[in-house]
Parts: sequence; structure tokens; C-alpha cells
Amino acid sequence: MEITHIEHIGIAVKSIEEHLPYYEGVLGLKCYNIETVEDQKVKTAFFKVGQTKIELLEPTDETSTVAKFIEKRGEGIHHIAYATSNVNEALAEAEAKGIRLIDKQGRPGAEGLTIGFLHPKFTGGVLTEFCEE
Ligand code: CMX
Repeated sequence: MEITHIEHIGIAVKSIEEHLPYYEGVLGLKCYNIETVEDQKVKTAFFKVGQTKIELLEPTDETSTVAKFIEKRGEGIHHIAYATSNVNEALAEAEAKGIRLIDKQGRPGAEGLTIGFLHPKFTGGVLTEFCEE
């Protein structure tokens, strides 16, 4: 696979609104998109930092995997997403190399991207996402 850059870093928060003053007022970043991803049960807020984005993830209900994460581990870094030209090929290659997949195939994510996750138990404890434009 060819990974070109870190597409985004996902950060789990209880409330996007509560954290906007830090990202905008302290770091001086601009929130350019807020979007709900029904499939993932999250509301997302995006900030650009060069080529990479920060994605705040707020659970939309208590069954969201992000709600479970916050309950167990608290707010904080949730995943790292790598940009690649072909998510399905990257997933297949990772699986062939012994990494357990969460997604066998790419699926729709925020910002019109196709996304697919690798299980954190097989990636040194970091939930890892591949993204394709
Ligand atoms: N990073 C690192 N480890 C994580 C993790 C994360 N984000 N989320 C869960 N884990 C760990 C747990 O701590 C747990 O470890 P222990 O067994 O040592 O306690 C283990 O993984 C299993 O986790 P769990 O709490 O039992 O939770 P689930 O198995 O129900 O779900 C996971 C874990 C990663 C499979 C699930 O969160 C998932 O499918 N994630 C992919 C989808 C996703 O995260 N969507 C939200 C973002 C969408 C977007 O970016 O738009």
C-alpha cells in the first residue's frame, strides 16, 4: 500500500461545543465543517492543520462506539487516519499480513471519504483508519 500522509487525527469528546473555544480561541484554528455520520453514530467537527485535519468526534447516542470509548478511557485521541489511494487494497494487504480488520470493505465516512478500520489490538493499541478521497 502507499500511504501519502496523515489525513486526520480523531479525538473523542463529550461535547464539540464545549471544546470549540480551545481549538478556535486558543489554537486559532477554524472549524470549517460540522457533520453527523449516521452510520458511525457520531457528530464530527473538522479543523485543518496544513494537509492534516483534526476531527472532533461527539457520540450521538449511548450505543455509539465513541460513547463506549469515552466511558472506558475518557476523552482523548481516538484514532489516526492515513490517506491512501485505495482503501480496499490497503485493507486486503493489511489482512494478508495478519492484521485483524474491523471493516472488510471501505464504507462511507465524513467529508465524502471512503473509510476502513483496523483493530487496535493488532496495531499496537492505536485504532487505525484508512481513507480514500
Ligand atoms: N483506540 C485504542 N483501543 C481501543 C479503542 C480505540 N479507539 N477503542 C477500543 N479500544 C480497545 C478497548 O480499550 C478494549 O481493550 P481491552 O480489551 O484491553 O479492554 C478493546 O479495544 C476492545 O474494545 P471494547 O471497548 O470492547 O469495544 P468494542 O470491541 O465494542 O469496539 C472497536 C472497539 C475499535 C472495534 C470499535 O470502536 C470500532 O469498531 N471502531 C471503528 C469505528 C469507529 O471508531 N467509528 C467512529 C469514528 C468514525 C469517523 O471517524 O467518522
